[in-house]
Amino acid sequence: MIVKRYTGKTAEEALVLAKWELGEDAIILSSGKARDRWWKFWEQGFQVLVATDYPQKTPSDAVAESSAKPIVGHREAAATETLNSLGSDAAGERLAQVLDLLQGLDRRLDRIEGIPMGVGETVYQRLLEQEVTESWARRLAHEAEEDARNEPDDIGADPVITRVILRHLPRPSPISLAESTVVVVMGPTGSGKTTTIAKLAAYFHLEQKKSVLLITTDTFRVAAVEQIKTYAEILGIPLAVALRPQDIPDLIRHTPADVVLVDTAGHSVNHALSMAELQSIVQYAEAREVMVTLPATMIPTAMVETAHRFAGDLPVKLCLTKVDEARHGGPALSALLSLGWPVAYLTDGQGVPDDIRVAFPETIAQWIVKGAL
Ligand SMILES: Nc1nc2c(ncn2[C@@H]2O[C@H](COP(=O)(O)OP(=O)(O)OP(=O)(O)O)[C@@H](O)[C@H]2O)c(=O)[nH]1
Ligand SMILES: [Mg+2]
Repeated sequence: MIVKRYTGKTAEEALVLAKWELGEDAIILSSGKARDRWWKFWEQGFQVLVATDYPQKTPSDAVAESSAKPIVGHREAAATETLNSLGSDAAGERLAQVLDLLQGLDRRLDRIEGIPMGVGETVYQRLLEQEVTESWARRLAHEAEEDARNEPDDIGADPVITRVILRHLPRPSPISLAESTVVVVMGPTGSGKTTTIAKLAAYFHLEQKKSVLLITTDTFRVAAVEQIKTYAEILGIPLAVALRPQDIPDLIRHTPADVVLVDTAGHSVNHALSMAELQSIVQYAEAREVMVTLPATMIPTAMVETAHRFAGDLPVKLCLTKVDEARHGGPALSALLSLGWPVAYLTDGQGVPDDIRVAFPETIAQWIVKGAL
C-alpha cells in the first residue's frame, strides 16, 4: 500500500494530482486545509491524504493482464481487487483498521514535521527570547533556514541572526551637515526629545565645532523652557523661544546657525489639534529633517502606530530612545523592521552628551544577539 499527501491551491487541484499519479482507484484517507507549518507560513491551500493498494498478483494473473491491457493493467486490477475486498466484510474491516493505523501515523509524522529543526529552530527560539514578535521571529528563522541550506558550513547561530537582521534594517541616517540644517524633533510625551536635542547640540557644537541654535516651541509645560535653557547655558549656545509656529522664520533669520534644533512639546497622538500644530511647526521652520523619538520600552504595535501618527505624510527619521530601559531589544527591532524607516540614533541613558550613538544596524543586531548594546 502507498500513502501520499498531495497539496494544491484548491481541493480539486490536490485531488487531480493524486488521481493522476496514483490512479482512479486511490482512496482518500483525509482532506482539508493544508497545514500551516511554521517555515511555510505563506503556504495556503488544500491537501488530500490518499492511499492506493498495489496487490500481489499470481504470475498467471500478471500474464493475462499484461496481454490484455499492457499499460494500465495493474491499476485496473487494483481497482477490482479493492472492490472485491470491500465486498467482503472481513476484508473491509481489515482495510478500515489499516487505514486507521495509517491516519494515526500521518498525524504523528505531522507533529514531528511541525517542530522547527536545525538552525531555523535555534534562531526562532533565540528571537522569541528577545521578545521579537512571533511573525518576525518566524520570518527571520525561515530566512536563516534557507541560508543554512545553501551553506555547507555551520557558522553558528549568532552570525546567522546578525546576518538576517542586517538584511532588513536600513543603513543609519544621522543628521547630515552638508548645508545649513533645520531639524524638528517630535514624539510622545517624555520620550526624550529635549534630552536628545541637548546631546546632539553638545556633539555638533563641542565636537564638530558647528554653530548651533536651539529653538523651543514647548511653552505649555511648566519648566519646559527652563530645562532646555539650562542645557543652552551649559553648552554656551543661543536659545530662542517660539510662542507660535509663525515666529520661527524670524528667529532663524535673527540668529543664523549651521544647525538649528527645534524642540516641540510632548503630545498624545490622539490630540488632533496638537498634531496639526506640529505639521505647522515643520512648515514654518522649513525643516530639512524631522526626527521622531520613540522609546524602546513601547510595545511594537504602539511604536508603529505612534510613528505613523507623528509622521503623517512627512518623510521622517527615527531616534530610538531609552534603549537602556528596555528589557529586551526584540520589540523595538520588530517595530523598526515593520516600519522600514531610516533610524538616526539610539539613546541609552540620561547622560548628556554621552548616551547617544548612531543607529548602526550592527549595533541593533548585537543588542539582540548579546542581549545588550
Ligand atoms: N534611561 C533613559 N532616560 C532617558 C533617555 N532619554 C531621556 N531620558 C529621561 O527621560 C525623561 C524625559 O526626557 P525629556 O528629554 O524631558 O523628554 P521629552 O520628550 O522632552 O518630554 P516632554 O517635553 O515632557 O514631552 C528625563 O528624565 C530624561 O532624563 C534615555 O535614553 N534613557
Ligand atoms: Mg521636552
